[in-house]
Amino acid sequence: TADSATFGWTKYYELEEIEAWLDGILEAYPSVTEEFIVGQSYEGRNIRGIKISHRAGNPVIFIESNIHAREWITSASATWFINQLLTSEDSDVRNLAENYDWHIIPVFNVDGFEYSHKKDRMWRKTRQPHATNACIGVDANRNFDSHWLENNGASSNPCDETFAGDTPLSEPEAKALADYLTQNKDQISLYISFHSYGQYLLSPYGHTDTEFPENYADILAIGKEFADAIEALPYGTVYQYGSTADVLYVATGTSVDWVFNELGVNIGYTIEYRDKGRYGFILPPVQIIPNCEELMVGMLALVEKTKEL
Ligand code: ING
Ligand code: ZN
Repeated sequence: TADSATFGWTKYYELEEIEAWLDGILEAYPSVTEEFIVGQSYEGRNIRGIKISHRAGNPVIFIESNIHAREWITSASATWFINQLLTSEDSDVRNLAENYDWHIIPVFNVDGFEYSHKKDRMWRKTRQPHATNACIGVDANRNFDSHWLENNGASSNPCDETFAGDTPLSEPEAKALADYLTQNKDQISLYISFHSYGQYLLSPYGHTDTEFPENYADILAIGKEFADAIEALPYGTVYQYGSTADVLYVATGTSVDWVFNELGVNIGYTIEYRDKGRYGFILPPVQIIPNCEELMVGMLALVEKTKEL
């Protein structure tokens, strides 16, 4: 099994293994970690998160990962990042770990993730059946209550990959997260959603490419630091940054837009990890650690620049 000693980030793990690893971490670092449960999935699984806190009163950085089932690099990166926050002896990483509280959900779409391992590697959505259509699941990242189903940023067809659901927050997972975040919104200084693939740092808005947030210049300046830090590593990986609708495509009802538009959190990003399409969602395991190294330098730069502005 994958306890905290044997987890090596040289392969992708199943939900059960990730949860066992998380249990080991909670047991090994009881004074600085705490579990939180966002709620339950459609199939009744707990959606689990970990809080890492080294002192009272820190601003919170909230990370939601693997909302899309097939994006396995996201939970691999989240667990690696948790491990670094707890074990790294690098002074920059120690400062990052200790000057913020971290609330991290390694696998948000638990039902879909399990299904992507057991039945269909390319599954994206949740697993709740539709009332009248045989197609299953909703794109949880189109199900939040912000510009829901506007501007062709999602689909009303239950068989589509970007099906927004019949109503906002129709999915128990999205509802649980929205409730949890609403209760804890005052603490959250930065919200980050992990996705793959394409190598982008995306910011609001997703719902329109003709309007931009009031602090967009700051958001871009932070994005540039993130991308420059990653490109400076020996891998030379290039990330593009900018608003979701401008750089990628119009997408409505996303978690980051909801947190930004409705909850009032000032900065929210989506990270789209490696690669640019050669392997796409099936990123080879040898790329897990390089991808994670890019995440760490990117996060260090992002947080540093955010603090300056
Ligand atoms: N891409 C994201 C998607 O949900 C995205 C892009 C993320 C758009 C966040 C808006 C907000 O379609 C992938 N690959 O899932
Ligand atoms: Zn995604």
